[in-house]
Amino acid sequence: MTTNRTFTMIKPDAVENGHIGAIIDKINKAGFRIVAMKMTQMTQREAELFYAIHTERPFFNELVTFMTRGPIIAAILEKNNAVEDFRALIGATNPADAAEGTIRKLYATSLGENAVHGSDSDENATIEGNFHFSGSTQF
Ligand code: 3AN
Repeated sequence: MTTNRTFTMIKPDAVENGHIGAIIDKINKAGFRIVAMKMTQMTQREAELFYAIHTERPFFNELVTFMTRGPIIAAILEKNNAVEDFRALIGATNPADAAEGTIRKLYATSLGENAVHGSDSDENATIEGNFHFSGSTQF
C-alpha cells in the first residue's frame, strides 16, 4: 500500500542550531505538502516507545537521551512516493556519507545527532504519524 505520506522529525540538534526554517524550506522546495506539524518535546517513555525497534542496539540510551534533551518539530508530509523521496532528500544516516545538498549533509552534526528523521516504509510512516498526531488531530 502506498500512502504518499511520510513522517519526519526535526531533531533537537537541528532545533538548537537554528535550522528549523532552512529545513522546512528544503522540504517545501522539494515538493512536499505539510499535512500536520507541531513543536513538542518527547518524554523518555515516548522516545523509548518510538525507537523500540532499536532497544537492543548499543546506541539506544544515547539516542533516547538525545531525542529528549530539547524540542523537536514533528510533521506529516505528503507527496507522490513520499517515503522514498524524503529519504533521498535527507541523505544517509551518517552525515559524513550523505550526498551533497541533502538535509543531513547540510545540517546534521554527527551519526547520532543527524538533524532529521524520515520514515523508512509506508507502514512505519502511518505508525509514526499516528504516534505524534492522534485523536482529534488525526489527519
Ligand atoms: P535512519 O534515521 O537513517 O533511518 P536508523 O533508523 O538506523 O537510521 O537509526 C535511527 C537513529 O538512531 C538515527 N537517526 C541516529 O540518530 C541513531 N543512530 C543510528 N545508528 C547509530 C549509531 N551507530 N550510533 C549512534 N546513533 C545512531
